[in-house]
Amino acid sequence: MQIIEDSLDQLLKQVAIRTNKVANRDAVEKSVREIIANVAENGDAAIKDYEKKFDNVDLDSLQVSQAQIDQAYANTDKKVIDALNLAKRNITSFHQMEVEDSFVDAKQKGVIRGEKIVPLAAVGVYVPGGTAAYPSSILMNVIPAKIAGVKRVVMVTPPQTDGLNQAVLAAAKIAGVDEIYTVGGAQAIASLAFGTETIPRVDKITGPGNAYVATAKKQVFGQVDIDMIAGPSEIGVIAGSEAVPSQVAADLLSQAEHDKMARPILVTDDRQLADNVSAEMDRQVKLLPRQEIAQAAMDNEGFIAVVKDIDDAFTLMNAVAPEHLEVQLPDAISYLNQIQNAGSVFLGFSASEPVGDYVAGPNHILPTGGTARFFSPLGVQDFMKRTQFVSYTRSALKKEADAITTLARVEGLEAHARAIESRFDSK
Ligand code: HSO
Ligand code: ZN
Repeated sequence: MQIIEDSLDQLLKQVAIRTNKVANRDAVEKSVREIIANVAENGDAAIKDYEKKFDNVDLDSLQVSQAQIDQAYANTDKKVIDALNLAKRNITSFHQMEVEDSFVDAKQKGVIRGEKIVPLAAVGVYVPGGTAAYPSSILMNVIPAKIAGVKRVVMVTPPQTDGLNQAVLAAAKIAGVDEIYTVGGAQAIASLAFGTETIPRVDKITGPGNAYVATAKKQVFGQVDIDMIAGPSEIGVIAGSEAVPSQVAADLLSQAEHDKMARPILVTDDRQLADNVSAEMDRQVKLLPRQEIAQAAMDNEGFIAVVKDIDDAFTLMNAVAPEHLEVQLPDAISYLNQIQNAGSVFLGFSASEPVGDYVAGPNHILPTGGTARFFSPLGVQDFMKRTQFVSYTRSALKKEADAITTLARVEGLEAHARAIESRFDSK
């Protein structure tokens, strides 16, 4: 990977240039808009046409039957089932701690105020097809929704000419998915946003997908809620001279293998470590089944920055705002307060990123592309909404009536003022 050694100012400029690239999506946006309009109007018939055209599959029924799901579960290696169940336990125990409570306040005489937290009624989870159909991502999407209390979790996934991925169906069963439909791409997002004869309209759509899926999610936002728009995976590692080059390289490659545009980034204060990690990556990448993807990520997006000290490393990494951040330094936990922008943080030499992808319990659906500046990991809160409420006695209202009518009249809203005054009209 490219090694850059420069002043902090210059490095920050480089990071800004790299993260502010705007993808040109005009062509995708236009065809997605057409697909959405067609599905909204023609429902199942439009979906079947698109699935024939894009995925080369003739669909009789869009829904995957319970028998197919049970069969897939039975077909799945017991070791895989056990690992999924271990992951489920840890994801569940972690996400249960995210649950927020409603509150009621009755401190003022005659006034009750409160906030009620309610789960969304129905949620759609998109699961990509092909090699990016990750059973682990199903657990990460569905378990928080179920903990939130979502009654209807609907999964959509593109049909495959050689049949659906069995481990994906098994994971759906373990996670508690309620219904599965074989539809992919923008047409899947449209069907969840508007509903069809077969597929129910949902309140929120989550889950990663290709450019068509991401664009469709953006276009239906407002009609339904969506989670964040997932971009290619990123890993930032901050490491000093104590880190083991082969381990740092292995961790960087773990995310590089996701996507040709994935971003493996090392920031270190030790030039020797930079050189050693780079050499290790060149050696290890050749041994990977997904060598081509990982190598492309290293060439396209990856870099190693050498800074003067660890404080500068954190300043630079906060500007990158990586999806995953590994702190491979002694006493790693002591740096937590220096981290402003990162989706999920892995502290210490043994907290290798894949522990979080699979079993630790924190979510692996995380903000990418610098959006960790303002987005958070997917969580239970994403599947809940708040409704606020008040109740007033007549005498409590009387105390505040003057303030209300004054503000109403200043805004030129006479009916507002009279609504309040009607409570005190002498009849
Ligand atoms: N690292 C990916 C999630 C994943 N890794 C799924 C393996 N399977 C997203 O950040
Ligand atoms: Zn991963």
